[in-house]
Amino acid sequence: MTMFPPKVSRVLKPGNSLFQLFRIALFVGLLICQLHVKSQNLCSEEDGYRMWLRYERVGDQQLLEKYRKQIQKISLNNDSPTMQVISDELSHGLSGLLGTDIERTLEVNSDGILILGTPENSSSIASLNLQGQLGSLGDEGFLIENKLLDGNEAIVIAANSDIGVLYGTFHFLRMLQTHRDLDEISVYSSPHCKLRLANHWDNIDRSVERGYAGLSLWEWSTLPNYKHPRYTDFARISASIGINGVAINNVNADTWFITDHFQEKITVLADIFRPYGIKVYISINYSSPVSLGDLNTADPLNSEVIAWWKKKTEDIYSRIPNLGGFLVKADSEGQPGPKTYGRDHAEGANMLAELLKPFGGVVIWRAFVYGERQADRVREAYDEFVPLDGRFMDNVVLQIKNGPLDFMPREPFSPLLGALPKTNTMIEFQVTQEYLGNGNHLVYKGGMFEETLDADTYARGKGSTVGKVLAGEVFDYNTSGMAAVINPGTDRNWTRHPFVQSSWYAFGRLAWDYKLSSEQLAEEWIRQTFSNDKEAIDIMKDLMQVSSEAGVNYREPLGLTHIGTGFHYGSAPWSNRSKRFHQADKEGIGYDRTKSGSNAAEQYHSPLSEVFNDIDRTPEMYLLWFHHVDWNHQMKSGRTLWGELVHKYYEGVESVRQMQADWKSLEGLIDQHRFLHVKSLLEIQEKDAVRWGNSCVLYFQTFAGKPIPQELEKPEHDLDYYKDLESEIYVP
Ligand code: BDP
Repeated sequence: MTMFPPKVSRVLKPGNSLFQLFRIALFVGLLICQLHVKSQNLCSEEDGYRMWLRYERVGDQQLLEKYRKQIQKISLNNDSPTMQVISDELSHGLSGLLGTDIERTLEVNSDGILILGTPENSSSIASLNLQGQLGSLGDEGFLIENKLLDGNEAIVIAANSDIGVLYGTFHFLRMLQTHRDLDEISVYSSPHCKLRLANHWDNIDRSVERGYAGLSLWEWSTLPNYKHPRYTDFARISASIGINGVAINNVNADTWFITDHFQEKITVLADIFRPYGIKVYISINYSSPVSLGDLNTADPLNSEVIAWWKKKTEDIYSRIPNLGGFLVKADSEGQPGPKTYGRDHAEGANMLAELLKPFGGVVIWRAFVYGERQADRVREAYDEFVPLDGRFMDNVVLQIKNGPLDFMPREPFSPLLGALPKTNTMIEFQVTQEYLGNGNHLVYKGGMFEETLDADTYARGKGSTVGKVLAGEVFDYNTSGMAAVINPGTDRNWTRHPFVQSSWYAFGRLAWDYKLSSEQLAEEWIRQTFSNDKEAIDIMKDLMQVSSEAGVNYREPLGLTHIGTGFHYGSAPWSNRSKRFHQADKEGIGYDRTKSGSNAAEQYHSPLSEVFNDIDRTPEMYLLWFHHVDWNHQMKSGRTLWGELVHKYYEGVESVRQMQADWKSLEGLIDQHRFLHVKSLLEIQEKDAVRWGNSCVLYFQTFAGKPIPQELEKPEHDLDYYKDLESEIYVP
């Protein structure tokens, strides 16, 4: 029997040169095929790179046909860099979603035209006389509506500025990606917060502080020459959820970032981001005049220091005319600041603000300050900044972490949010999972952000929620906002754990509109990132919603904090720092922040201060944050505190096991690549949850002196075993 048809086998006789040639060609061909398949696997479509901008073909045939009728032509004037970006994104998005290239037109003479623009750059939009509707939408808002133009049905995306049109475009693409109906669209949307920032804790050597997804995105050694395509994709991803500022370097700032050498590099990033409405902010080191400028002081009131910063500021703005401003961590965790020179934070910030003002720049001054002065670190930011209220210039914004301590898995909101009627304020969230399992655990933080934003500060009576404070609806701020430490990196999927993307997504959308629900955002994200299949959505959404409580429970339930190791990954309740915060002893556990203790509860407005002072009225999720509680204290469940605490740790583990089971049921409903990836990561999460929980239960048991409730399985090992594990090498 021959391998080839008769004619071919006559010519290709084994041994002859043609046969050899054929064999070589076949081998090379197979190799190429193999390599192709391999590279396809490596750069698989579903490697997470595209984030929520996947623009997959609409699978529902009926809906696809309908969309194709509704969007037959596009009318826009791409005469500015931003309009060009819009045009590119639409081509890319619509060809993916609808599977056809959409014709461009400037005439509206048939149905099915998508018209985009401002009254200035689009005669069609000008003819609609939308001034009334656009009036309240500001510089960044947009509207999307069905309109009749000369009897033709059209969908209009209009705004007062090109950037507004860009946000409208991304919203429209989101509608298509999430399979929304386009029949009666009436979207009027504008951001609640002026500043919506991604803070990167990136260092000059491309390491990322508390970053778990590879190296820094900014490839300093090839900038300014090489413009890595990731920079543009980063801008697209950010703008698509409304982020309008990027602080490019670590708050523990290296002075080098403001040298001429680095400015050239940063300028390239700023140029790439500009058409996307994104401004660059630079974290500065307060002692730069000394370390870079040969001065022997960085005193903000010293004229030479002021002259040095003035020159520096002018230099930077000559290169980056739209620089957002400076982000400053001063007098905190060893960072230099005005206090070194006997000046306070207002004097320190105002010196820079004065210099940035002519350029429209702002100083974002961090409120994350603490030293050894006070016994209770949780009090410090409030005690430091409340007396300064009213002293900051109007282009200074105080950036306050969501909780008064750090980015613990759960904290009550910082009482500073609601205590500064005369100081522009923004919040700082953390997307990167510093205390929640780094890049290994699945913890959707949308619910946590929502919990903080919905918390009532009572600053101007009931209903003065944190969200409203940040939107400038409680106090009359001229600038306010939200920032998140996101810390994406060079990992192909940007965030290592694919679900860290979901917290990034939720943050951006909430910064735009704090009223959105975390549940809705989870669904939006799933639809765009994984699937529009109802079953898959339901499973994934449930799993995401329980994930944050699970993360809190196996790590720091009932208001415990700082139980972690020095790396902030595992649990180490026996460490000195942990002991300082949990204060476990024979009588009980928890930090007394009532009148009998540090009285941090007094920093909240009434009635919260009274509620937090009262052990019976304090919500149990904050119980050990505010009270040192007897091990026998009766909890709402009917258990003692000890019983409840142990149950919480076990609940955390059980939730992770449930998440594992739910995830397994997704097999076949989502792509195999990410299915297997997350499945493996959940195995790590389960193992960690058991270990972290057991470490705490066994350690706290040495104080409580009580047995682990009968119904719960006993830890596999003893306390010493878990203590020994702490010395394992930590691999981020
Ligand atoms: C802590 C981090 C530390 C940061 C600090 C900050 O562990 O790496 O430098 O916050 O926010 O949570 O400045």
